[in-house]
Amino acid sequence: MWNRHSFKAMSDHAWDDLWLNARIATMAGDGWGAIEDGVVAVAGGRLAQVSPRADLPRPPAALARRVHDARGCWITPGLVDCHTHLVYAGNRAREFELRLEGATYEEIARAGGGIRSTVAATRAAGEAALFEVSARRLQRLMAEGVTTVEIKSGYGLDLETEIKMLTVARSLGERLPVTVSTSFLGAHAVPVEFDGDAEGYLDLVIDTVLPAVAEAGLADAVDAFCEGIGFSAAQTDRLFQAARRLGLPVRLHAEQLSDLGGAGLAARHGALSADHLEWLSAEGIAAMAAAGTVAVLLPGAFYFLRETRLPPIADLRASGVPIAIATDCNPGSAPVTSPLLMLNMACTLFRLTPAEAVAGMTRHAAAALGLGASHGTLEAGKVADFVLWDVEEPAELAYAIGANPCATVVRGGKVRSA
Ligand code: DI6
Ligand code: FE
Repeated sequence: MWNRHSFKAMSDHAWDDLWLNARIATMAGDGWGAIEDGVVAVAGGRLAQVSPRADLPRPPAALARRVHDARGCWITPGLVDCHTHLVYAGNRAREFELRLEGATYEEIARAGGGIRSTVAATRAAGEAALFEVSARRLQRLMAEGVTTVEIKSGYGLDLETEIKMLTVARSLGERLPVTVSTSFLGAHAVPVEFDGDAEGYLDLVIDTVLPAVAEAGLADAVDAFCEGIGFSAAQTDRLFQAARRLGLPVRLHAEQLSDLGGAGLAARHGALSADHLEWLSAEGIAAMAAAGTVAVLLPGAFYFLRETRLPPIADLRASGVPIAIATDCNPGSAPVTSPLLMLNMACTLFRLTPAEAVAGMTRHAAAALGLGASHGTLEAGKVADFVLWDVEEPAELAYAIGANPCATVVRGGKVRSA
């Protein structure tokens, strides 16, 4: 029927943008979900069509206001870095030297260094200065194709500084062209003023800091460090009950240095993710599989702490637990701002395939943030976040070390300038 509606669609163009001459790794389903001679159409900031060019109903110029040549680049979903601590002040290069002389990460933490030294620097930093140093790190992630990033608090450990960190994280998402998801990590370490009184500090977190953070809308999720040098499983359980009463989803640093059963506990709370997992048990895997909790693996921390115990990759795979990969960008265990290097390490250290590694920083990373319905794959209806890579085959993203083949980033349908 020739009605007003169809006339408008034909004359005004149905789409805002149409990218031609692309090879597309949609990352939908298993493997690359590859489309040769593909097209990506965008309307209203969303993907309108992702398909072979042969499926276009009319000539490109009749379909979209702007037609772009992808020059044969591979297009993937925008990278999602689903675990970072990138808002902090100072650095821990001196601790790196101490570790090279033989001190362990745990010894340094127990001697009052480690997280506590970053807490001191972050408490002392003004909000504007904290924004500047954090923005510089975030821009390095963005230069390698990151369009969504998770940022944790946890270097404040008091009301004022936790709020300051999360405020900076939120403003990074407002002032830079990147989507920011925040996690409240008040239970990262026991601050010096509560030395020897983890329960007393946890009371402050649960009764005062968490409710204030939730009230201000500053947290998208609640995280904790469940570890001998962090918080016990019982303490984590208490925090998670409070989080869930406030309607906030949870995630957990679990089984990084020892097995406290954290991943199983997190899964029983319906956690979005359990992260690190070098010491994950068979029971933990089963609980995660049953709950649909994503396993976030952090090869940069594994490498930088020179760990030798691998996360149970084969068993996670066999149990169908989705595996995500992230930078863990933080000053102590992973001073990493290269997501592409993490793809490489996921393959070399953890023996993921390149397609699994890229799925780990797109599809499964989006799921780990609760954004699986809108982000992480190239499918019609999802947010138009994607990257053009100047590579011959998508496995090059995980293969090369120190190359950055990121040619163009499109975020919310718009080309992001460098
Ligand atoms: N595990 C980690 O790898 C980071 N936090 C955590 O709970 C490291 C934090 C730091 O050392 O500053
Ligand atoms: Fe971490």
